[in-house]
Amino acid sequence: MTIDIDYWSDYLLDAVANRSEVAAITKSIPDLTTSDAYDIQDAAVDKRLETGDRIIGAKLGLTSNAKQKQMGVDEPVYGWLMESGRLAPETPIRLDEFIHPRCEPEIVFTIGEDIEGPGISAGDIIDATTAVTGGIEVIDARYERFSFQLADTIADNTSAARYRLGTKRVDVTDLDLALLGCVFKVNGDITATAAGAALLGDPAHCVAMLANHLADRGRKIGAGWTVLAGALTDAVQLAPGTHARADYAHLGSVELTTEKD
Ligand code: OOG
Ligand code: MG
Repeated sequence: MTIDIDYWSDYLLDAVANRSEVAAITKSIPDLTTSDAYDIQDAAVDKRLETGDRIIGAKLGLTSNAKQKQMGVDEPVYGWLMESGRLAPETPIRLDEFIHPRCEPEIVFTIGEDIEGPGISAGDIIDATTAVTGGIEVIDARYERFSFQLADTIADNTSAARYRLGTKRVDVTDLDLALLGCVFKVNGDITATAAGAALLGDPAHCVAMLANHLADRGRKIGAGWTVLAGALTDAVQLAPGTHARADYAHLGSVELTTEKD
């Protein structure tokens, strides 16, 4: 079946622009393949580039064992990180810019050189990493009830919306990424705790999977990219006046607040 890539990429971009949820694409195309879904994702990003946005890196999603079990999948998803999604330090976010946003803690890699798969290992990623930082990602699936199949979220750029990066940049050789602890607090309550190993055993392994995935699509990780390795814990829904805070071992804290009204 031929998929109308142009139509479905506009469908999702319009949902973002109108802050209105839409039916999952798989409701219309139950057998949407992941390959078609990445084509829709790429087409939507190309349209964003035409409006002056810029790709600053990539993100992984569904890299924690918990999230994969929840979705019944055994592979991560990959999306683009756009310059327009970067949150300035400290400014509260406005909920009316989103549909039903959630936030989640992320380990963030800064990559110093091009990495071209296939065959990339976690060690190759460590060798190419210039810094590791903590982060918080705001995700906002454009689909009704935040409910979707794997191919839907791929088409939807894996729910990417915004991200805030911590200011403490640490040399990767000073870290044991699998043991890197994170305490996630919302409004002062601990909602979850995790270590880096929550991400398929090793966050660097996840970034290696990204490089190998990109190779399948004729692309590579670029020098200077920022890469989010995937949520360490379940995402938490944002409400007016939410204060979320991710405290990381070695990487400091990253905070996010929402406007009260
Ligand atoms: C898909 C992407 C989630 C992550 O870090 O797992 C994601 C979703 O659950 O909306 O960004
Ligand atoms: Mg994420």
